[in-house]
Amino acid sequence: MKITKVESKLFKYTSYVESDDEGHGHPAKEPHQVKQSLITIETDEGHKGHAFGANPQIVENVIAPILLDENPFYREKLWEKMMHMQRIVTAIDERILSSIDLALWDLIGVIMNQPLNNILGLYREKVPAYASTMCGDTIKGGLSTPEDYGKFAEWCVKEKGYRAVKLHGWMPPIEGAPDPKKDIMACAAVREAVGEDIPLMLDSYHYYSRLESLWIGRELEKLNFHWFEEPMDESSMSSYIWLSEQLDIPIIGPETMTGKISTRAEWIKNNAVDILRGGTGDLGGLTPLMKVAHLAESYNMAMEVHGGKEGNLHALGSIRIPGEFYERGLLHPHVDYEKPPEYLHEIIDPMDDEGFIHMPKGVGLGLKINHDYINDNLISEDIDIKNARRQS
Ligand code: LLH
Ligand code: MG
Repeated sequence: MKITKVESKLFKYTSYVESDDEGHGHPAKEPHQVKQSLITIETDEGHKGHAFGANPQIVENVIAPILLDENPFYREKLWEKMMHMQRIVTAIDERILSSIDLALWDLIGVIMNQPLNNILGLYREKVPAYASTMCGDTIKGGLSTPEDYGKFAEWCVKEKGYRAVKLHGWMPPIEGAPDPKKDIMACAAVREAVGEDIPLMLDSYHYYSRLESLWIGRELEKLNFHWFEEPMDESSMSSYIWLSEQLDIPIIGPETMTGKISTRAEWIKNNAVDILRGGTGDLGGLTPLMKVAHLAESYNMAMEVHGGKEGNLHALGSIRIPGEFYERGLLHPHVDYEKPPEYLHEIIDPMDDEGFIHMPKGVGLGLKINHDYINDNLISEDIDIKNARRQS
């Protein structure tokens, strides 16, 4: 069997979320059109694998020459080839690598007529979700005050059934951000609103100093928080070693630091964090995510997957060492997370009444793609609309 076609089609759809000048997502002032791309990898026997998110130029010029005529079951070797290409073609970032890797995994699932969680090897059928909020804003009735966070967290837990909540604090360019005291006021309001038994986490501004992070960490300990995430620039592993040594609250990372598996290995070896982190989009796909999960397992270390969506969800079905939660979001009082984008018939991660996400049972990634919508909304690369906000 060999790969005979690799293509990416650009299309537009309606988005209700927009990024601020530093890339953090917030509700859009108005629904607007954004670009997305559908990758298709096809074999000489007519199987097709799909994933979203790599633009046609890169797929046609860089990825297709690597994959064409290859046996799709050599996914591991193909991932290595694409990963090595990153050294020269810097346009292949981790998210693009991840999209192609996911399309290859989807293809394997289609060929084998099995959902990926069965192929990876199940450890569990469902995983509890935490409500992961958007970053703070200045929107009335949104996430503009500690009380807003308290109200929204209460709704997430009491009305929606989430078993845990993670706050993203206020970050520049939002006026007044960053502010450690305001972050802690929001954390205190959320603790007050949901009670003592709900696990709470803080993913704060990512460029606090060591002393600011230490102060925040000590306040989170008083509020019985479950973990403290990415408070400092992850380029400095020494800063994380310094912080972890002084705090009891588990520190989690690295999330966005480059270097894939090797970086995670170094952070474990140097006791820089208590819980390891990484997701498909940070590491370059499901292939490296499983390696990182097994690395954590071999050190008896918890590993929390960054971000939701299809690749991360399938991985969570087969990670033995928790992997306690699925990150569901990013959520906001003004955005309907349950509504699928026009290019999908269903979201991949519906949550049950008890706050669990179940393993998708469709073949491959289990995406329910609306191909008719996509084909009716194709666009050319030069059209002047923004790219879809990157997925977590
Ligand atoms: O800074 C942000 O916008 C968020 O932290 C975002 O990157 C989110 O994906 C995250 O870190 N989740 O854990
Ligand atoms: Mg994070």
